[in-house]
Amino acid sequence: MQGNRRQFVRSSAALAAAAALGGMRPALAQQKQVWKASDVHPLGYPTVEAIQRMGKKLETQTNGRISIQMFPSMQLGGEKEMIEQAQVGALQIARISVGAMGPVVDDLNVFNLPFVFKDEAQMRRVIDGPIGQKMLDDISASPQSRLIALGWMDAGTRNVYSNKPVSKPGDLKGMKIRMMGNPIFVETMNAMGGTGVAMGFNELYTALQTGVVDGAENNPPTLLAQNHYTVSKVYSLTGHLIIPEIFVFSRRTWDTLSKEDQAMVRKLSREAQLEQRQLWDAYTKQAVDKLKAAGVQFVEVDKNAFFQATQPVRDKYGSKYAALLKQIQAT
Ligand code: GTR
Repeated sequence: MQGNRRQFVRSSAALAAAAALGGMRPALAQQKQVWKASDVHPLGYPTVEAIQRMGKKLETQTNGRISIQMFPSMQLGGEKEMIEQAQVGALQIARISVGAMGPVVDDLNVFNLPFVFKDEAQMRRVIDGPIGQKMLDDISASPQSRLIALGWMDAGTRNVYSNKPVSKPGDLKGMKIRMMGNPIFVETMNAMGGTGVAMGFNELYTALQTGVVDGAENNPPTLLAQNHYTVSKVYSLTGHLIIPEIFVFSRRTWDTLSKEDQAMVRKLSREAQLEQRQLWDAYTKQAVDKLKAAGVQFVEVDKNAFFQATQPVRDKYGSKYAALLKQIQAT
């Protein structure tokens, strides 16, 4: 027994050493792998669709050796849970908002500032260019993130929805508005005149329905896909946040992949980033039409008043990113 065990330990050690040297790579690389991916949105939503398309390409390019199984619609919980699962390797790909990543990697919070981008076109230039690339690299290099950042996705512009028009900051007085769980967002809503309430996305529909909150804020595709428009009928175009989304890979799994597989995933991720954008534009157009057809009232607002009102938030949180902010403004 003892001898067998010793022998087993010895051969395991040898195997581990061989694996560390890369000797195991070809054998391991042949193993069939099904990566789990997760998203809070349902099937058909641009972010979900883009990752599924990436999965199909992976499957073709590896002759079925690697595939992606998608868990949409918050099946694996909210974004905080998804990040945690990816960190421990229980999930390989998590598609989350930068809003949820700010608490993990601080620099990302620059994208979470109100009115930080002039418009969506500028946001796209920033994420496609050197600033975007550096942020992805920083997330991947950060030991505490335990994630590899693969790429960006679009999430349009966030506007307030509730059951009454909000055309100027005073209109939000006394209204509880759900915000993503990050102090910047809560303070943004408070500065806009309302009362920001931090809440998980998975609790929001019920909270809107039961009046726990009076409203929320998000892009048109979310308002439609999450059925929030059935309980919040007025969409006020405050445009206070333009937050990109990100898709990340579990570092724990990443470190077991061959260099070739890593390179293939990176290449397909860039393609997914660009493909999602086409899907996003088409879906947003459709969402606006469908929301209007369903009786949602779109309200033009005094955007400048909201911009002015949120200046204290940019001053408070933006000062430490002064150099980055300058670069963004110049992009
Ligand atoms: C959506 C985004 C989700 C989630 C959600 C939220 O726009 O796609 O990832 O962040 O907003 O408000 O929590």
